[in-house]
Amino acid sequence: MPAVDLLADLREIVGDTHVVTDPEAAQPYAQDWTRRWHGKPLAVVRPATVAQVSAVLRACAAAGISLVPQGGNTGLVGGGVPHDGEVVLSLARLDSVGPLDPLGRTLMAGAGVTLAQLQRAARSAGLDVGLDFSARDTATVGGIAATNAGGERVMRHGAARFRIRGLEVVLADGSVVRRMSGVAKDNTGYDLVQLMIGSEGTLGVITAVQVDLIRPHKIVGTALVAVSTVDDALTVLRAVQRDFTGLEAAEFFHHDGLQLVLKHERLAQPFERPHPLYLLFDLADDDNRPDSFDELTALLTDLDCVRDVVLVATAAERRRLWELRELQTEAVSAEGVPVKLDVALPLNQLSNFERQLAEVVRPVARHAVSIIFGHIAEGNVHVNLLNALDEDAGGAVTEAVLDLVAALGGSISAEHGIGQANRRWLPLTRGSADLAAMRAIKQALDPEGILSPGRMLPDPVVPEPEP
Ligand code: 2HG
Ligand code: ZN
Repeated sequence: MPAVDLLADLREIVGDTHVVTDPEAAQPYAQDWTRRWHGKPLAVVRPATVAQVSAVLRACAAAGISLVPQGGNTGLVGGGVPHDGEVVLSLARLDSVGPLDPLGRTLMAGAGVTLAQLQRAARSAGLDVGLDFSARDTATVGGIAATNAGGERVMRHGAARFRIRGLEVVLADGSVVRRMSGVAKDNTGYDLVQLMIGSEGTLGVITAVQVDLIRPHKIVGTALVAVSTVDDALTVLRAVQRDFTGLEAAEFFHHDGLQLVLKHERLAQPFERPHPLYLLFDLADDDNRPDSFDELTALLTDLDCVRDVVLVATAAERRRLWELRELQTEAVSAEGVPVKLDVALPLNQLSNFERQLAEVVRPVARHAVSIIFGHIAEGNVHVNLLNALDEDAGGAVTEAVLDLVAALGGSISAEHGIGQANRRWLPLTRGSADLAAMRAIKQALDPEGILSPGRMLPDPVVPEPEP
């Protein structure tokens, strides 16, 4: 079927105004906000119901045109950005929130609902989502499920897959799988919900999510602790975990990242003098101790490795401290387009990684400036290398860092996913049996390869011809 016929079909399914072909209007869907990933889509299609999504998939399959599902387009690995000639399937109009079941503690949401909307709905019932990150106003629940998004609350409440109980998914042939019973125990066959979570749009299109809500704990204190090294930050963390049970989030960033945030966001210095590294954490009131705040102050004051500390209790003060961490991504982006990597290391290798990073990067990108921050409790390090993009055109910089991560026993993609960015390097930490099983699943669920091709799985290695 020629492309014009497909466009006519798509207009028939979702209405003229929701098939966008004008390049200027399609631009926000055609490029990611970091400016690293872009394509020229055949069209952007914006269905409003699951039936329309299903019909769009059938039409694309009949025309042999591949499509890429897209939520808030906040992904960082090119997983939701089109290749030239693909259809972007925007789920933004699937934006209904609810119902919320306060007894079973679940909340239904269409794929296009933002994380912030979801949080507001949960909080209005005295509950919470247990997931949070800085793109909350734009990132949508469908994308969060599709990428198994992580963020700041993972140490306490797990990544997206731990917060999702059910899904509605449209498969490549347009059929719909709906697992939304909401029952907490359900061993009925293969766990398709968990298979779809983190599949990055390659196995099906997530149209609705049933979220497993948490009972929130009140935050009693937020601390910004200045230390010298990442090992010192881990020492502080261990001491806090020894004395308290309510650690909710633990993040780290370095002096240079803080300076970038202060430069671009015009915020005040948190300390009188600079320090090499900062640990930021929230403590919740699990222990129900009336003096937690004072006890935490005493603990931090007693620790030799603590160079300085700001400890706050009010929500407004807390937000100000968190901005210093959450705005790192935007500050880096304001400075330039980075090589962006998202890795995880065993905690006992974190300082090794930081030490060796400069050594492996220098030979391939002499002028690179590395801005490092992340979620320290999971050893999740966001490596942003400025002035290194040109050298990375052939992947040399990325390869140098990911080789190091693999050698230290880490993960080459901790929470951002594989997408287009990392698929070449999947074999670094996934063996041939593992890759073959993934390919078999893809082949079974999407035999025509119309869902997000060229993402997630590496190109198969073509066998050498016999001599
Ligand atoms: C964060 O933790 C996000 O702020 C983005 O995962 C990380 O920009 C990055 O590298
Ligand atoms: Zn992160």
